Amino acid sequence: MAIAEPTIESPAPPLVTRLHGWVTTVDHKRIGLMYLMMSLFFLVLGGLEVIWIRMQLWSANNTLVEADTFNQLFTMHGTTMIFFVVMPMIAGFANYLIPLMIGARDVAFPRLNAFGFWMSLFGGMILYLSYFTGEALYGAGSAPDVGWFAYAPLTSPAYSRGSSVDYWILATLVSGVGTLTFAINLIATIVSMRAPGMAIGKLPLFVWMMLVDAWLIVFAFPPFTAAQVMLLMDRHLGAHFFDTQAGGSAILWQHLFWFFGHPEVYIMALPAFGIISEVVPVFSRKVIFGHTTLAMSTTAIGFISMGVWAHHMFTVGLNDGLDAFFSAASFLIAVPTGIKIFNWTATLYGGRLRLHTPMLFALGFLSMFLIGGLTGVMLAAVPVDWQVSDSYFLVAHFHYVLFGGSLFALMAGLYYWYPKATGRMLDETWGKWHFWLQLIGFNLTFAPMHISGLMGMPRRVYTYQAGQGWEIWNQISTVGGFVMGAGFAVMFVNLLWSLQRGRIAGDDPWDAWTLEWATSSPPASYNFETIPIVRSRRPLWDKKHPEDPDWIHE
Ligand code: HEM
Ligand SMILES: [Cu+2]
Repeated sequence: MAIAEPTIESPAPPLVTRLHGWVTTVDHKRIGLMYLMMSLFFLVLGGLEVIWIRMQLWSANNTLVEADTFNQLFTMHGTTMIFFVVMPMIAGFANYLIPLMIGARDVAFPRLNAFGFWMSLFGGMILYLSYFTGEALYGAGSAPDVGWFAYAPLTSPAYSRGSSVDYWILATLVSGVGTLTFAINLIATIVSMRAPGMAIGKLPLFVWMMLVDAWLIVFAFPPFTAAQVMLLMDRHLGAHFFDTQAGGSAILWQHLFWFFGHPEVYIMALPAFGIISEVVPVFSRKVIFGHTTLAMSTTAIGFISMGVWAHHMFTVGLNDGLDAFFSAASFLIAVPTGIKIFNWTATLYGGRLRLHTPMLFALGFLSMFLIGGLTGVMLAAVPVDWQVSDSYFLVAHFHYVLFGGSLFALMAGLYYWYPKATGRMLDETWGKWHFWLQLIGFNLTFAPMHISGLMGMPRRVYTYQAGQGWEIWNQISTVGGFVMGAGFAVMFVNLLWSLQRGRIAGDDPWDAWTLEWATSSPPASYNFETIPIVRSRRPLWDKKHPEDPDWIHE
């Protein structure tokens, strides 16, 4: 006699138990999702800060916020966006996807992985604690106000009394340790845990680019960490590393910072390139054009990007030889980047394009990043940089790279992989609203900054005199900021609404070719029942088309 299966599902465990499960998890997927939630949370904070900035700059001689507050706002905005929005979003995607894409059951060091996440989150919390402690307790907000690159001697005790700069140092230091453990873990995972048959040349491009990315983190973050410790010693232990009055060097800080800071730009860009390299072929219904060239140009970018840092220091007055070297190296890096743009365009060419939201964001990335890249080449020319350094032209340039580039690609990734993680599709109509609001708002905000910058408006000024022709461009920027804000609001509604109501996705809603789509959505905690065997770069294509598998042609 058969024993009846229990038909009633066991009730969901209480909230505390479920929260406990998340807090103590070492599952790469949950850690990935926590990184993503953290990123979205800080996106709201970084966005709110910039609304105040844009409202203050709406008109000449405006007095909405004071100069001190303004300094805190742009410092917190820049630091938040880079360290606590883009970086955790990258770590989130990498954590969630890479074990799935290489056919592994988890990362190499799951506990280290959890450690890295909590360090990143604590870093963000330390940054924002600055608002609630020290001087802030009796009224004056004491958030750091030294800019995201915190130049010496601004950070010395003489110019930054109180503890706000220490919060900035500790926030980036602690989250930096988290990022470093993340990178080491990722390298170990990709090197040692690939499914049988997945030779290094068969890695999905997102995985390959994240591998290069992780190496960049390993080389770029420790000097930054060291510089932060030196700064702490200057501030608290009477050291004089950056104190020119006592034989130290302010320029030393700039070198240490940008030796990290420039590779950091590529650390934020390579994952975006990786996402685009996955999305563009799937939505063009074609094999990616030039897989090997794309991989090799990434490696080239990795190497060259370690040798261009002083292009952030052309106005310091190093010397002509150094300026020429760093200018040439910066021009050089445009070559492998251009190769990539060529390859993606060649993949689109002749493809059967499907213009779903992930693809729209990918196309947005291609065009916006191209603009940012071109102004970057302009800035690499020393005389041009002398003219527009520290002006709004520069603010326009790096937002086209970081926002139009990285963030647009990350949005493409969000729409592409959300079905895998939740089992439900994001709504397409809202997705398109989000895309168009963001694209239009983005260009309204940042394109005019090229003009105000060329007209002489410096960055980081809290107000300006009337009658210089800057008003109209600032007003367009401010309107654009709100349009973009509306776009993000639509995104948040979509993310939440679709969680309950979205169309059921199934395992493989986009008819894609990489291994993450071979398992259920969301995947079981062990990812794969049996570890897949790989013979080509598109293992899922081989499975779906046994009559014409890729490995015959590769
Ligand atoms: C939500 C849309 C955004 C708007 C409207 C915006 C606007 C601005 C403005 C007006 C400034 C200049 C402040 C000043 O110099 O006086 C600024 C600075 C900055 N932004 Fe954004 N931004 C946005 C998103 C982002 C994103 C996504 C990133 C990075 C991924 C980013 C990174 C930075 C950085 C690094 C600075 C420099 C801060 C400093 O000077 O220390 N921003 N932003
Ligand atoms: Cu740079």
